[in-house]
Amino acid sequence: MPVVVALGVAIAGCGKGFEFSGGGQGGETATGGSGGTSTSGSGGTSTSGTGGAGAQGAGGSTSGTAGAGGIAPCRGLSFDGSHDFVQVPDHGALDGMGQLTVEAWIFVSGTAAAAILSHHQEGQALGGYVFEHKNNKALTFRMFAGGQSYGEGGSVLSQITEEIWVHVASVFDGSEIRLYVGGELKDSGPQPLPGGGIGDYAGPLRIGANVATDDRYFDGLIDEVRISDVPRYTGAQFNPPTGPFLVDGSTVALWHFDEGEGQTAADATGTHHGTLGASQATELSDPMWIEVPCIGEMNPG
Ligand SMILES: [Ca+2]
Ligand SMILES: [Ca+2]
Repeated sequence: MPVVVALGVAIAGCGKGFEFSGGGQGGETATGGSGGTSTSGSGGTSTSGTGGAGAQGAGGSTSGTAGAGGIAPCRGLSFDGSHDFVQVPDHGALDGMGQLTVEAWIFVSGTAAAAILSHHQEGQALGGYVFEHKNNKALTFRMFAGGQSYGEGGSVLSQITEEIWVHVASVFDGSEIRLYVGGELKDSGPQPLPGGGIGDYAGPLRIGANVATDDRYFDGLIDEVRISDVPRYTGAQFNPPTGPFLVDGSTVALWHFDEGEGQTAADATGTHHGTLGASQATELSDPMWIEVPCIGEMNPG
């Protein structure tokens, strides 16, 4: 069973992100960046190096507690870049909408192109949408309808330039796609959809991998993923959220990734619960529960 792994932490950027390397499934050893070494057994002990100001605020005192059975207040999922994903069953509410916001907090460790969230079909391009970053970490968002692909991104303006936790959002307001990194508009363009809505895709949704091509595995950390059927953000700049999202009338799905153990990533709306990896079994495709900075502590700057 995946367990929470306490990470050695090291300050990155302005000190509100932390580096991470290593990982693997529960029971393996994760090596923190320059901050120290964390080990985790199956429900066993956990140790932490002196990472300085830690994920949960000054002092980093919470590092090293979770593996011994304690529950850290803020958790997320680590994806290994080669196998891992969270899978959510298809549901009529996950596409077909005429407006959409997909957003998450991410920490990109790998350089290869990878999907943050995918619920789409390539090729015939009948339906769905995919939120990815390219090899240069440029964000892209594509929607599919009527056999066509509609997308924005890929320019250097969209680049995620620092390896820190960052809020990323793709917004479709019915006539325009906007891409935001850290609350700043990085790219936008008119993209009217035929028929006014995103086409239906009958397959599952995956977080951390491209479901259409079964590749582009995300290498890094993901937390607080939300899909909304409204354009949450407008204009050139907004302040990234400073706390966990709450479910409202426009929330299609919201995964806090706060479970810290087990095979289920619950949807706060109660409908679109995800499974770690391909099944409820412990397997290679399971991402790993980890302690992460709490929302608000992640916000760079
Ligand atoms: Ca979380
Ligand atoms: Ca599994």
